[in-house]
Amino acid sequence: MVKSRGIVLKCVGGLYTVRDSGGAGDIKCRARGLFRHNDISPEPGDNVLIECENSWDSSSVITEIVDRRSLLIRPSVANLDTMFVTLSAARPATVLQTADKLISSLEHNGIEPVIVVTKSDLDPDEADKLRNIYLRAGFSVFVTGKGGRGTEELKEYIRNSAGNGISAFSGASGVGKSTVINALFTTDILKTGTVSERTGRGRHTTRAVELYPLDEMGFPECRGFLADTPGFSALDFIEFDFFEIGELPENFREFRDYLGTCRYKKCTHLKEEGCSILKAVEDGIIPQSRHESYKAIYSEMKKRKPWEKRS
Ligand SMILES: Nc1nc2c(ncn2[C@@H]2O[C@H](COP(=O)(O)OP(=O)(O)OP(=O)(O)O)[C@@H](O)[C@H]2O)c(=O)[nH]1
Ligand SMILES: [Mg+2]
Ligand SMILES: [Zn+2]
Repeated sequence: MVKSRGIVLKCVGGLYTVRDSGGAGDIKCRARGLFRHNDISPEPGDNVLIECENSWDSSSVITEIVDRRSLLIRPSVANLDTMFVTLSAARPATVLQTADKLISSLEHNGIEPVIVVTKSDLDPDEADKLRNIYLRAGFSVFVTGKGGRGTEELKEYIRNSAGNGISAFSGASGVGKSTVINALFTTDILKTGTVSERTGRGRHTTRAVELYPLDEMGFPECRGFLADTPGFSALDFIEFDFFEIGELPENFREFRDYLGTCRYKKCTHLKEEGCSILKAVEDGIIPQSRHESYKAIYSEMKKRKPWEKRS
């Protein structure tokens, strides 16, 4: 019996590709049946134990998932450290509320959201607007566009701040995730496509999550991984380990300094007198759109029925 440990790079039709941490390369595996019964299955980004009768071959199986820190569902990626939240300055139009919902979920799960604004060549003003909102809110923001704009800055960020962890690009279909990743890597590995007139989705829509080892993609000094993910439409929004409504304010990072300073202890920061967050919005410190998103997510969470809430 041979045993080892590795990280899941991708899963297609129940066949997993696991990068062996002992240096045995990429191993194709199935997952042991017990995962199906336990309602949990290995996902890209998971650290797993693998076993095989002889040498690594088609009978290799994943026997255990080790220490999963977090799991993003649809697209499924485990143990993310950084999420590049990709927003288009042109088509498909960015829905800020959707972006902020994703961002607040990332904050809650300890995943660093980094904002990437694409298609600045098509609408420089919109790109500027998006950049300013998220810079003011306290995020790292990169603006990309035709001709390789922003690529060097993004590479620098990956080397310095995301080189040894797991990162992924996420955003609506057709925003340009695969295009940005291709520009970052030395090899053009990802298919990209025009945005379909009819559906507004990308035509070469990325179908599955795949982790790429950075050291093979032009970042020799990095030991981490970067993933492309299938884009979401405004409707099939990301499922995530959601939080309680009381935790919502702290998942807006630019609110944090003000929490506990409102007139009322139980301030919801929606419309109360003496609310320091509302004051900061009025003073132009907190971006108006972020507070709009906060209000929308708040009322959505408020309406959620008890049985829809996670324990
Ligand atoms: N003008 C311009 N077009 C861009 C830019 N980035 C991407 N595009 C185009 O937008 C279309 C969609 O890009 P993709 O990279 O396939 O988008 P995606 O986010 O990977 O889409 P999905 O895989 O469907 O989620 C392609 O036609 C790209 O050439 C940009 O910065 N400027
Ligand atoms: Mg894609
Ligand atoms: Zn308040």
